Amino acid sequence: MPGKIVLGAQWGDEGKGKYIDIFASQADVVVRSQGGNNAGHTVVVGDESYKLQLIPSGILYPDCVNIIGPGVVVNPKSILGEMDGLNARGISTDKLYIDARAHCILPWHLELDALSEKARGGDDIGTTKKGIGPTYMDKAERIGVRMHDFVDPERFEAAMTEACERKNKVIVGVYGGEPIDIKAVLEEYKEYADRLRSHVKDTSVITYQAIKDGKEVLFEGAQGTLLDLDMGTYPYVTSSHPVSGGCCIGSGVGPTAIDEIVGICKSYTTRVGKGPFPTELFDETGDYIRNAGHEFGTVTGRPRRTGWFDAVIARYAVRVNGLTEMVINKIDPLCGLPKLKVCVAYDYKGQRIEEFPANFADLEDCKPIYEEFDGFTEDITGCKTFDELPEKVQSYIKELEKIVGCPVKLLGVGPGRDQVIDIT
Ligand code: 2SA
Ligand code: GDP
Ligand code: MG
Repeated sequence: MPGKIVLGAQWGDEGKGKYIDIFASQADVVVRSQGGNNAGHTVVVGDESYKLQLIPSGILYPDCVNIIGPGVVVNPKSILGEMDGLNARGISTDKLYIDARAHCILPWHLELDALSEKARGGDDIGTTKKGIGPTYMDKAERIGVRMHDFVDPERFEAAMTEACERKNKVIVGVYGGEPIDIKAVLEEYKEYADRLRSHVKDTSVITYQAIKDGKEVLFEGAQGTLLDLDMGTYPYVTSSHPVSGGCCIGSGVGPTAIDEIVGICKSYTTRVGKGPFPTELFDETGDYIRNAGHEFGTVTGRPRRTGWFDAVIARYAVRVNGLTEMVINKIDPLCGLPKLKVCVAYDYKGQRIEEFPANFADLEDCKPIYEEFDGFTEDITGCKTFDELPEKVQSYIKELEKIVGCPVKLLGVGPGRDQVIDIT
């Protein structure tokens, strides 16, 4: 630190939660800058397990300030549910601040997410149906309801009514759906606005001041590099910017605030939803990894697609995020596999390519070129140092580091906070 970004270097679910929690325990301020409650991670502290979706992980540390930045989309109902859940377990949410510029996810966004996915038929994106895309659409169209309007008693009713009427035209006119009853929404959401009002601030002032004062500021990534709206596998992406550049836009501070950018990878690859995935496994090995790694979504419970580690993707993540270091997480689920494969390049119509293609249609024609390594059978979940790891694991990690070309600083050998090996 002082300004440190932790982000997903693959398609999300790399196990960011564990590292964010480790770094949050040393942070003065934790900032979320993109996405919404389509994110989700489980943080285990002692015997307690917390499922967080929108609220930054610093909430578990009483002195930490937690910020939901201007680039985040906020579902008022869902964040209050999360706050209530934490409060009921004795965790204070007094130091949680939501940016006045953040856009609200409202009932029509959820409805439109579902209707638009349905209308795409078999060509759907496989969204989390949390209303993320429709909310960012309204933001880009400059018709969204921002937090400052939502909590302003003078503006609330007009802003909500105007937005709802506009969207009802789409719901009914385009999709033939049922219009949303604005009266019921106003009644329900007025209480949410009252409860959230004291949390709404210009958070970029707080973040900037913390950086200026030399405080430790952690920017907590959600989703992953390949789900970025521009740099991901478009159109099978989310509607925000999970790459490092998105942290500055979405928190309202400039790039000079950032000193370290940590990319989290798994020792294999997963993705949820649709879209190309060159190293995907459709065989028993894929099932083995899914079960050993418990690869089922924390938000939707969907089984995740699984495949080998893809170094083309990892190198791409190093480049587009400017990673200063990498974490290789979840090495333990590979235990028991006789051989470990790493995709080092793609065969694209007979030609070897090293760079990740810009067009997803080209990616569908990319066949992985693998290097093979010996597997391991020892239980590594209790290893505390690099030297304690079996030689085969050590050489696998060293090879990965060379192939990817970025220093690996931490290794994950189990879900616990203490199951992390520091190899710096
Ligand atoms: P959406 O709902 O519009 O953002 O969906 C668009 C695509 O983005 C994918 N997506 C995700 N994929 C993996 N993890 C996600 N979030 C978690 C996280 C969730 C979790 O950040 O760790 O742990 O369960 C996430 N969010 C969106 C989605 O599948 C669509 O392909
Ligand atoms: P995130 O979305 O990137 O934070 O990741 P998720 O929370 O969706 O998924 C990570 C899951 O893997 C969680 O259930 C973690 O407890 C678990 N996990 C994290 N690191 C490790 C690890 O090194 N080994 C194993 N076996 N599980 C891990
Ligand atoms: Mg996740």
